[in-house]
Amino acid sequence: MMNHKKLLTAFIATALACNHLYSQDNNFNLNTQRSESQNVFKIPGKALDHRGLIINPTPHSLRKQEGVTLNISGGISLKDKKGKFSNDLPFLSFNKKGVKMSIDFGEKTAARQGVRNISGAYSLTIDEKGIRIIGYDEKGAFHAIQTLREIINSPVSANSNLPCLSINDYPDLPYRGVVEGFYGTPWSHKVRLSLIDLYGQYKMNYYLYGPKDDPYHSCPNWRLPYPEKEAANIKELVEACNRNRVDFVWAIHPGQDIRWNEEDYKNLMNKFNHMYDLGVRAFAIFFDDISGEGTNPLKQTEWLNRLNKELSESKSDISPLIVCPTDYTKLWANPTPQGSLVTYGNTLDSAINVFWTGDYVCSDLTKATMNWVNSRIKRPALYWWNFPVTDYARHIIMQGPTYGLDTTLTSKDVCGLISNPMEHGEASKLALYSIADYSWNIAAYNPLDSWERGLASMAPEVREAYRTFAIHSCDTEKGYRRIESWETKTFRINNYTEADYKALFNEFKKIEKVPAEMEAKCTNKALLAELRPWLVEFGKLGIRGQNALRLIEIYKKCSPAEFWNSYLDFQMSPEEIQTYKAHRSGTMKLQPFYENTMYDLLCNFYKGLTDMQPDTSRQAQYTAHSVIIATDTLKARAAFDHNPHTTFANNGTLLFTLPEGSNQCVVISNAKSSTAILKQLSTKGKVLSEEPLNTSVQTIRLAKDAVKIEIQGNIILHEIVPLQRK
Ligand code: LOG
Repeated sequence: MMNHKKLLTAFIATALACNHLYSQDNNFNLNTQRSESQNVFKIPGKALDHRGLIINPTPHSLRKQEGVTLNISGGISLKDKKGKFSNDLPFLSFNKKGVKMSIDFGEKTAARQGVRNISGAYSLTIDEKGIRIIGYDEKGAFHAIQTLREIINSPVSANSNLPCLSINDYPDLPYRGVVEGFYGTPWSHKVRLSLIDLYGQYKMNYYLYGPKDDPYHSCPNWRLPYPEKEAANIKELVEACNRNRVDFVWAIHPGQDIRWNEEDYKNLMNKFNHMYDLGVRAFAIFFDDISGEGTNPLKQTEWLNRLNKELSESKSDISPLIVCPTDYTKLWANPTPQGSLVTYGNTLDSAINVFWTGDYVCSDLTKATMNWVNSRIKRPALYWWNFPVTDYARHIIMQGPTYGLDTTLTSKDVCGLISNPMEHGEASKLALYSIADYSWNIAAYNPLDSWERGLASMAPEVREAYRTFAIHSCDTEKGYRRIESWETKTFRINNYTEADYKALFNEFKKIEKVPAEMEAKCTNKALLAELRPWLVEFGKLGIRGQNALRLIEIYKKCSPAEFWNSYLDFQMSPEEIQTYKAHRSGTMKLQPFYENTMYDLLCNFYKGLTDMQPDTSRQAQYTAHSVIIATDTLKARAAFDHNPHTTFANNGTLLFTLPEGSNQCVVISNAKSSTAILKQLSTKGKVLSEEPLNTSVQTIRLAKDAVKIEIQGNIILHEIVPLQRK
């Protein structure tokens, strides 16, 4: 299903005259493919002491009456004036004689209380008289209930003693939420339901349904109604959204094979009507990642306007359409007045919101990028943030802080922030916690603090272990770069202190323990299931790191043969390399530390044996055990290539010609665990000496007339290093 996208990005990369499309190993070179900025900045913000009161998203105004509390252990006597919230308070116990609590909403009541004239705004007061909630609208009152839940769950409210306070709060951005818009396995129904609850809890109000690999959203079946089971599920999602005061937006992705004729117009309308019958009241059309006819901006806007008009005329309860244009990023948007964005600006109904992903496909939300697009589309764009999506780097699970969002923006710059998460829905919640935080209260957004709070709320019972995993599982390597392992100091072997060594050893030890700790204590089994393959690899990385550190000591203290044996033990096996490739953590610092240490020690080891060094250009392509199993010539080449990572198995007789002038050679092998005989031969084939190979690093003194050596037996050879006559 990635084909169109790959074609498109490849085309663009070529058009931009990028010099190379593919890396040598035939993987996509995401760096040149996608052009994301490779700068990794420091994470803004710092962890704060919240004195036991944790509310996410951060409220705009909170005044606490120090030292005064309201005890609700006797239950709550509720006055739900509009009768809308009886199902929204499962965290309270009720008692007619209990503490008084009132919930109301409406423009006039809200205005009297100083609540802002904004959908979603509210005030919440807790004092000796009880609890009072006033929303600007129903959504506002619902948000206030979420704030109350956060207060009750905060440590400060231990023993049901709530702090007395008053909060006046409102969202900065009208649209806050999620687009299920990634390539890959769409979320399961269960995960979707659980995420919708999370949106409700953290005051997000938008969920756009548009998984690229749902065939009824995109090609080939966008024209067809959903089969019964899928239709029933969509209905349930709409109901879950309604319960959480979230707008469910169903998106269609018809552009790849759309024909601009009446038949397809009807097909679109019929599909929308089918979705309307399932309860959907808001629609989006995505024209991203397509080629051909469908990209025509004049046709796109003409149809959007017509659909928008006809839908709102035939149905009174429908929201304006939302569109993702084909030019959704500055990377390939035509900037000129002839470009599609200017066409949108000139022709598209002003009620229709337009998505924008920024300067790149995955990029920071900045004032500059918003000015650029807004001046063309003549409205504040809706930001489609490709974070924490990993469909372009599926070996990564992004658990780092949420940053790269300008904290001076207002709804005049950007009308909403919609995150495109990972196909791992549970593991995306950490980022969504912070995305909700930012889009509610932009100026107060503190990325590092939000991340720390997020970790504690996602998995309080294993906060430390989850944090250890998360801090080393942030970066994408080549896509949207994210800082990682910022609390860990790694080093090269010629430049470290004992304290550095110890601290790093302890960190790797801690890492080794993370998987077992998570397995034993994490109560969110769905999260655990998503993280598991990465946790397993993470644990192995912990062991690998400790071994690399041990090897530094072994090199200093032990014989070459002992060093070499440990080196081989600590190398990654081909299987380990494969499994790590699929589920990588620690890519920014930890794995490079391991690889550099192994490499540096190897260089020193070689230097100690000979005056030669391994070919340094190989370092970047570090792969252990590339096994050479070809002709004798290749084997011989491998034996003399100064790269002990290449190995070959000898099950018989091998003959090598020695370079002229050699008087010694060092054989590096696994001879300790297998048997072989090494013979020295003269030009005429006369055996000049015969000796067993029985240590893994063996120096052989060559007879004066020796020109060849022959090895007989079962042995894995890494290298034969000839030494020159002095
Ligand atoms: C797709 C999106 C995908 C994302 C990240 C948009 C508007 N469309 O390059 O489906 O998840 O990149 O790979 C995209 O971003 N296109």
